[in-house]
Amino acid sequence: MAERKTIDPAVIEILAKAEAEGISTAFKRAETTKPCPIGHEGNCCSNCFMGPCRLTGKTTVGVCGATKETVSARNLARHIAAGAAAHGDHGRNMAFTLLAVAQGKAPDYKIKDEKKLRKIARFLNVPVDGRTTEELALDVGTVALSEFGRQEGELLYVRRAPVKRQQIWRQLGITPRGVDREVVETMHRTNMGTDQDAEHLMLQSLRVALSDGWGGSMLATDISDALFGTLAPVATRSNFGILKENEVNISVHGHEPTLAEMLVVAVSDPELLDYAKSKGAEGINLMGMCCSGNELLVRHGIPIVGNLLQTDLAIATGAIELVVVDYQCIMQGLQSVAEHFHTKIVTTSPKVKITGATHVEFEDHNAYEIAKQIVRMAIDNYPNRKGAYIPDIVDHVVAGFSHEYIAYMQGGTYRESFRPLNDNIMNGRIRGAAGVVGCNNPRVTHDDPHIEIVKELIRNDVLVVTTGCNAIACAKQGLLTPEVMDYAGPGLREVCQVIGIPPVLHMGSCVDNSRILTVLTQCATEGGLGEDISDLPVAGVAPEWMSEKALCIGAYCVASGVHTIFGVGSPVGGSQEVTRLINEGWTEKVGAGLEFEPDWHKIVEKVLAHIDAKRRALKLEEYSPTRYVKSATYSPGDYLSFEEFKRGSYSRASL
Ligand code: NFS
Repeated sequence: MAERKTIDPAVIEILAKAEAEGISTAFKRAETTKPCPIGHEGNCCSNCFMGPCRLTGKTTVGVCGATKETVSARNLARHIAAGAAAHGDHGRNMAFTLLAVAQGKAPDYKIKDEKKLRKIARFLNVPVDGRTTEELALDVGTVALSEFGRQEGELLYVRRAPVKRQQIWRQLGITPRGVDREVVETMHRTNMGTDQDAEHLMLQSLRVALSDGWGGSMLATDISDALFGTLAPVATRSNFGILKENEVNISVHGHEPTLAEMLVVAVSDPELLDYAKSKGAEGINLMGMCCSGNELLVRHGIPIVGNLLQTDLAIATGAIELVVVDYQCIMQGLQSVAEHFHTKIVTTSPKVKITGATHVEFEDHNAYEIAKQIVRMAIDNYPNRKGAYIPDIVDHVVAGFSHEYIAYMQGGTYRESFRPLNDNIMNGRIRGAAGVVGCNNPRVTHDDPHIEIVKELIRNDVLVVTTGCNAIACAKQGLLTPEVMDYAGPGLREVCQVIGIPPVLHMGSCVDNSRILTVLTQCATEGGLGEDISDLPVAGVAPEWMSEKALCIGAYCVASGVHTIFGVGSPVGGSQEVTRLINEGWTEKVGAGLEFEPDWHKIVEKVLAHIDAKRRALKLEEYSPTRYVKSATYSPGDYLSFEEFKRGSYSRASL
């Protein structure tokens, strides 16, 4: 457990309240539940019942003879496959919804972004000309679904990667076939007595990860955009202060945008607003948590209450009437916190039930009625609220940068391009770019590595793109606002001010890391920065990772050519060979490696060193931190300083 629990003042307040009231939180449990030192390093094999075998001390092989290398590689491969399965299943659900819309079986939804649908259709070889939206949606949905069950050949989206990258994958035999096939094969190969060569297992890990990045996740992102709208910047707010004392508070938690989209409509339904008033509430306040929260935030500007480690604490405010969940990252402890208050947890996915929670199963064909039923449940619960405490802490956010918008903001509708970004990387105003993403983990100080790494990178003129729980951390620290530039280096600041964007771009939920792959492809093919993603001066970072999905994202970023560094600790630390295979070994094979580095200062050093090495390999001018000090004419006095910003934003009254 980290010495300091969090850097977030709102979390400090509610954590103290929870502790005083004897409520068990993830922070508390992390103190009392030490990680198993053997499993922590990947040295425990529980894949058969001759064990579990703990490879520690003098025991260097399991009962079957499996070595540390094999056990470690198998464990990592299974984690990555589980991450791919989670994202893949999410993508599949989106394809089912699209099909239902096309068939008229989900009357409450319509295709919001036809242009995006046409774009997806082209990638999936679906004829576009002269076809109605419904015809297109039917074919896109059908082909998308068949990508999950594809048995042979290559995922169609693979062709979206730079040509050189595709060749590397083909030469290594790691081009993904079908999303499901790669997950199943990884589970098979890691079954007792099957694939026993660590290097071979690690290659399959890249393949299954690619089936997520260029398959499940990319389809999830694309279809969500077609159904619910492609992202463009929105302004909104974050943190516990968005809860409202006199309104019915409903929080959406999980990952799918489908039901959440209906809730957005339901909370403005005059009939429900009247019903809320009849119960003494002034209105209905909808907000999000984690990635469902990100989906709502980037598409509708719905405020976000917090990231993973705030999900139980938000309930501990006592101010939430109902938390509606679907799947993934929903800590089981939420239900026990809810039982201290009047809060109702409602599960909605046929895949997820939580003991003690209420289940209201979501169905596409009856979406709005179900959303209204859930809102009514929350309203009915409002009179039961007692003794709530809401910290007066709110932050401003500008979020919602799709790759489409990033191209648009660099030239408008008729001249959209990545040229300005590439030029500014080439001339050194922007030193490079980093994707800083991923979870919270109570083994480190909540939000601290996220924020320190992002601040250091932008100070060094590295443009940061973010998703998931890192994006929420940045939101709460004012790093997602164009007004706050005092952390950005002069070159980056100038570029951001000219375009009018924050130095940290929030691109959505974790499946939306696939947007980053598209941005990188566009940079690589625009010209001037090599011809493959692995040529670009970029890196990936997951400072506070905990989820198997994060490992899968890390692996597909690496397979796509992005050197990636994870914080917290290594799940393969017990095997030097696997540690070598995924870093130096993968660098030889795919031009990028995966490292685990608990010290965030060292992560920053490594990212900057990597970016500079890539700049040198491209024969770009040496980066200089002072070259653009003069041309960035807006001096620190001309924009809102971070301190001024925080002073203004730390009060609900000011918003
Ligand atoms: Ni990502 Fe979303 Fe957060 Fe980690 Fe969980 S919410 S999909 S896995 S914890 S970033």
